[in-house]
Amino acid sequence: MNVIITGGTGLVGSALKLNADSSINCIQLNSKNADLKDYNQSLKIISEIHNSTPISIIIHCAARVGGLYRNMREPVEMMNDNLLINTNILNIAHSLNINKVVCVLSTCIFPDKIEYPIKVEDLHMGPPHPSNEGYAHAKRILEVQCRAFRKQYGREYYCIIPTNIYGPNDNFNPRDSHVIPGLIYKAVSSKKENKPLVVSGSGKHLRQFIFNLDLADIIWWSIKEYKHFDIPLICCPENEITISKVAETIAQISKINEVKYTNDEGGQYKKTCLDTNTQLKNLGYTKQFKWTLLEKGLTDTILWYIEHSK
Ligand code: GFB
Repeated sequence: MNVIITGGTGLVGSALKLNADSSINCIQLNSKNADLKDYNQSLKIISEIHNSTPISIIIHCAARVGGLYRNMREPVEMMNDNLLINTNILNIAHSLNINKVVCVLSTCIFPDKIEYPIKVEDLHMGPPHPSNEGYAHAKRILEVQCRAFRKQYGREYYCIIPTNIYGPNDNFNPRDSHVIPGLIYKAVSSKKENKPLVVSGSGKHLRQFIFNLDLADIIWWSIKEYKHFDIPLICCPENEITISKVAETIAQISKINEVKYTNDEGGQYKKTCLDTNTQLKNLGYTKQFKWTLLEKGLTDTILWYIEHSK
């Protein structure tokens, strides 16, 4: 089975490649191959691949992404770039008669003022948190675009909705990154300078984190077994933790004794979602996923960063 992975060498794409079984030929596209905001460039590269190795599925991971502070800085690009990229990929897949596309959204797109745990049917029931509205609306529209292709052309274009993802091959640049790679970047430099680990915000905010390899397993399983295309699958473990718990664990693994908090903007207080295994049980699936423990996932990610930032 030939599968194109857009954003193929990034946080999720690289994990999909690592966890693909031997029957799958992964073709990893990244921004070096083509600017997916450009329709003609994207059509050229994807049809060239399709003509030589017929593609049955596209896993669409490519996006302009970033943590809280990048989203607050760049709402325009977060919306425009993602709208362009998503529209191009779906139109190209359809034009090349590629019948299955899996799209990766994010739980930050759910309404901010809502009853917890968040359930998938809440997706369009109110505005997202102001800190990421550009990105959130572009990704909500992607859910609607997939639905339109299913309705009008019977395409199996569907979405999965992960919580905060972390792992090797992430973007560790603290200006744009998410919290875990940002704190790992800061921890490694603080350790060298024998300084405390500085955490943005109060540390009280709550998040659910999924390790990228665990997410990859859900995506490959969904391609083979998941039939409820109208119900985007939320990908998240049960437990929700504070940012300070994450920071303290990174400090402990990095042998840093002191953690300090800036108490500045912390974004959405929480975005608690119904976990994947409960969702699957409610939909009648017997499949249950195991989760990588946070300490193990963080240790592997720190070791990967130290190895690759030399
Ligand atoms: O991961 P993060 O940037 O994104 O921040 P969101 C999570 C929490 O960690 C916030 C705190 O409360 C931050 O204040 N934090 C503490 C830090 N230290 C740091 C740090 O050094 N760097 C960063 N980045 N945060 C994003 C959405 O929201 O979630 C994206 O904006 C996407 O669009 C992503 O959906 C999954 O969880 O707040």
